[in-house]
Amino acid sequence: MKTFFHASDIGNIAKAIEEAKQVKADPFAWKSLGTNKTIMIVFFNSSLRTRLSTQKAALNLGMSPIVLNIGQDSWKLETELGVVMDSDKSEHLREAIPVIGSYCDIIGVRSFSGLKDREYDYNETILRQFIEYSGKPVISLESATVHPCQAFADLITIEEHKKTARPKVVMTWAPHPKALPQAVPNSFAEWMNAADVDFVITHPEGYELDPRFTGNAQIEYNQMKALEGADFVYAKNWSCPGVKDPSKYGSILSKDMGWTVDAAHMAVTNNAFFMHCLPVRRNMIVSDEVIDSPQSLVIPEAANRVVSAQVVMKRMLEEML
Ligand code: AN0
Ligand code: CP
Repeated sequence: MKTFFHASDIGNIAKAIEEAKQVKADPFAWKSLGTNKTIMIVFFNSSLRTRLSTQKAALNLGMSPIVLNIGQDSWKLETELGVVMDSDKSEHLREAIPVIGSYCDIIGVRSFSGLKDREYDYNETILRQFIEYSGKPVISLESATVHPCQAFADLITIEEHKKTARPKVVMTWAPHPKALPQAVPNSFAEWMNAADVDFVITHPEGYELDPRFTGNAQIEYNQMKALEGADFVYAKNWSCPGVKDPSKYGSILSKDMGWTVDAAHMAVTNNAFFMHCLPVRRNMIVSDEVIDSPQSLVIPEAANRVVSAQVVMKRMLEEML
């Protein structure tokens, strides 16, 4: 695996889930794989879970993690090609990436979408430069369009808690005060399409995600109808993906608090589990009552971020043997 970006990069999903179970049962069993290996974990944006779980996964594999916060620990980096560098950005990605690559064996990158230029974001302009110029395997730790470590952890969590062979999983949009990326819902849709689940997406009109991630997933605009009989409710806010109207890309089309997942929403489900990738805005995305209920999986879901990251790095290290 040279890049971890799409669900297809992990290959057979059932095999990946089986490997995740093995890693979770015996996290230190592959400790010699990472001896004398280094992962550089590069952050252009804030993080709690990704920052900690990626380092923990590396340590479990015997690998040394180095964390770099761009603009705080490093020079501010220019990411646009062909510009006159007369702003406050002292160094270009074009030099910084091969330098970073020369110090490590694997690179993890967090670089959120800017939500201004759809083409720039949806071409994964920054992540692609890391892939092209580093010469090292690259893991997306939420880049412009995807968050595969999160979606893999979500799938592991669903596998651990499902009560039927083919559970109904509903991803619902929920309100948020700030414009957020589409990376989490894009990857969740992609991974649910690859998994053996009955997958439904619900959101207000205008929030249609890019079909290259949602594929043939069912879309139901009536949230209550979508939630009926759900076994898992996956809440997330995202800004306008601009599929139907590119001029609205990254904007907030609704703050309708009727979409906040509360007890009335959960009442129509099949006693569903509640999921969210975190960080979550309480009483915007989900009511206190639901997130604090025994059906909430947000903490085990976050804990599984170590497992998903470890499976990915383990595969990359095995290919270096
Ligand atoms: C980010 C997002 O929605 O993409 C990160 C989620 C893992 N969330 C926020 O910025 C609040
Ligand atoms: N879920 C997730 O990626 O969290 P962080 O943004 O805190 O890393």
